[in-house]
Amino acid sequence: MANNVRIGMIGYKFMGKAHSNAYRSLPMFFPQTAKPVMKAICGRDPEGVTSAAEQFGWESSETDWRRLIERDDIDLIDINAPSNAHKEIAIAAAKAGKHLFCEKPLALTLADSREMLAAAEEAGVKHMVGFNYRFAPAVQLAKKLVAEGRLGDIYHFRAWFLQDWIVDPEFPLVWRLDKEVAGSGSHGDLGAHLIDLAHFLVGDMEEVIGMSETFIKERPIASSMTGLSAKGASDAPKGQVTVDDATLFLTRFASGALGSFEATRFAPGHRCTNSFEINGSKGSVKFDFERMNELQVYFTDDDADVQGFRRVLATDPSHAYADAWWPPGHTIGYEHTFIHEVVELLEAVGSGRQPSPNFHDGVKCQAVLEAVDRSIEQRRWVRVDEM
Ligand code: SOE
Repeated sequence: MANNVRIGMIGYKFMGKAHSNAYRSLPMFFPQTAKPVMKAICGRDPEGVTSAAEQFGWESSETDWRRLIERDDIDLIDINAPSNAHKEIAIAAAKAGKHLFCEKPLALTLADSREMLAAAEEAGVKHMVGFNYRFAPAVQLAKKLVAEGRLGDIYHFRAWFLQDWIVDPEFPLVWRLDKEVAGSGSHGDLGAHLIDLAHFLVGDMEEVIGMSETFIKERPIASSMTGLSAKGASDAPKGQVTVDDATLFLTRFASGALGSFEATRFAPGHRCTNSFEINGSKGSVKFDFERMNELQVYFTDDDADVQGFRRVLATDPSHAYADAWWPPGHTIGYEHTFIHEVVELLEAVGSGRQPSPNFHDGVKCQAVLEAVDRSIEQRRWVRVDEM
């Protein structure tokens, strides 16, 4: 597979940097995969986007996404602008015949995500959604153990994504705390990853019931679209936080397994604790992203005198993606989840198949997010197929 895929990318902050790094690294470590050509990066601030283009290695820059998607030297549009921009861009890009790679959560609402999927399908383009944690080799190993039946029948999936970057009440009202721009708070930002991992590892959910809270209801208004390390000014006027700070929910999977989920930005000491545990009739696995190279495994048929969880380092050539990197034991990091993600994207687009996870997975995730919201509003169990 030697063909090139010419990329135009919208957004150049946190995710823009992660995606740019992935495109740059791919040809060096995965030379068999179709090659991403970093044609143009797009952002509204001319100075910011020009300097990002230079720093990240893009051939050119644009300040209007409409101009970007009109360009006939671009095959694929990568959307990592804030969530409220996803729908319009994705639909217009699909109509222009461009393949799509969109950050999570796919859209602000389930209805919007369905429109995006319909537009992509109608245009016959390839589409991918950015659930990058699937691509940690240890997560892929968990998937393999489940798929091969090595954990037996699955009874429990319990997952928690804990962060602490807004615990300070002076932390400003950045876009991620504005429902109009972000759709939701911890739920769509962190919970979405957990929901996708649950779909990937255990399957579809049948019904959910949730609870959520916004602990700090007003915050100093931010002067610009600042990120996770923003600093607030205590004398700045305050505005309303319109998203959840924490959302928890329970689920029953179609398979009969039970699940529990916790997403919060109010867990001091937890910077990026994205964890899950799966318990089955033949064993269990535990994953913690802060130790992302490891999977803790337990098998019931181990000899009694050595039973217990053991740590498997997912850096062996037998583990997904590992043989492209370093000798066993030489670990990898956060950025590698994005590199593996774009390997999937480029392999799929290069060979004409649909990547995974794609907009179908984005819609499925959105349906669970909204089912949980409805269950919170109506204080009842909600079936996902009601959505
Ligand atoms: C911020 O909460 C954030 O960067 C999320 O937006 C990402 O999706 C997650 O991977 C890490 O935390």
